[in-house]
Amino acid sequence: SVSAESLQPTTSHDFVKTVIPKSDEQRERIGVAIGNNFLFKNLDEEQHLDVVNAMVEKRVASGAKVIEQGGVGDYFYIVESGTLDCLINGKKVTEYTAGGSFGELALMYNAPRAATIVATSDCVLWALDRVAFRMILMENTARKRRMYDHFLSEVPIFKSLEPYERHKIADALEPVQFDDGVVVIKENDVGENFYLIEQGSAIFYKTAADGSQQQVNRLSKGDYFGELALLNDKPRAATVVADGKLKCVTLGKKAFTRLLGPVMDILQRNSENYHAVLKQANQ
Ligand code: 1OR
Repeated sequence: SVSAESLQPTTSHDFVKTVIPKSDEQRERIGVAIGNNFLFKNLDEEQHLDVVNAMVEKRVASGAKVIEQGGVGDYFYIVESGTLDCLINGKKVTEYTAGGSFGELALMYNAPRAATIVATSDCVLWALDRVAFRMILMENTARKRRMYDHFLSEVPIFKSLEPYERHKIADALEPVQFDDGVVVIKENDVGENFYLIEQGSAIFYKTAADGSQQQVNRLSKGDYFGELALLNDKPRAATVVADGKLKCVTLGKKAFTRLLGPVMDILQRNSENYHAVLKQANQ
C-alpha cells in the first residue's frame, strides 16, 4: 500500500543540487529528449535547469538490463534513442522508444522495482537520480495521477486497462476548457487532438448536402471524440461545439497513438457505429 509519507517530496533544505558537467551538445540532446515527455512539461525555468544539470548520460548495449525487478530504485530514465522491453515475471508488458520514460514507481513509493527493463537495441538514456526526481518531478506526477485516477477509471473505453496504463495516460493529459458555443473541432480540418469530456456536453454537426448544419450527436461526461481523424488520417468528420461550459482533457496525436494502443481495437470497432448513426441522421 502507499503510505502518505513516502509521497512527501524531499524538502529543499536537505537537497544539495546535483550538477554533472555537460557539453552544449549534451544539453541540447537532453532538451530534445525531455521535450518529448509529458512529465517535464510544466517545469519552470529553474526546475528545467536543475533537471538538465542533474541528468547522467547512460549508454547501454543491446541486451543490457537497465532495471531488475525486485531491485532497489536508484534512477528514473528517459529514452533519447533505442528501444527497450519492460517485463514482469519474465513476461513482456510494454516497450519504450525515444521520448518514453520508466523507473518512477520505485522512487515515488520507496518500493522494489516493479518490472525488469532490458535494452532491445543499443540505447542512449538520460538518468535522473532519486533525490532530484523526488525534488523536481514527483509532486507534479503524483498530483496528476491522483487527479485523473477516478475519472479515467470511469471512462468506459478505459475500463479494461491496468491501473498503471491509466496512470501513463494521466501523465499525458492536458486540460482544456471551452465556453458555451465555442467550436472545439471544425469539420474538414486536420485532426491534431483526441478529447475526453470531463464535465459538460458537446453537440456534433455535419454539413448536409444542401449546406445546412445538421445535428448528429450529443455527448457528455466520460465520452470521447476526435479519434476518427487520428485513427484514419482523415479530415475531421464533424463540427463539435460546446453546449454550455465544456471541460475536456486532451491527448495529442503522438500520445494518442502511443498510449491508446491497447484500446485501438475498441476505438475502431466503436467507430463503425457512426455509419449507422449517420445513416439515420440523413434519412
Ligand atoms: P519501477 O521503478 O518499479 C520498473 O521500475 C518500471 O517499469 C516501473 O517503475 C515503471 O516505470 C515501468 N506495472 C508496473 N511498472 C511498470 C508497468 C506495469 N509497466 C511499465 N512499468 N504494468 C504494465 C502495464 C502495461 C502493470 C502490470 C500489472
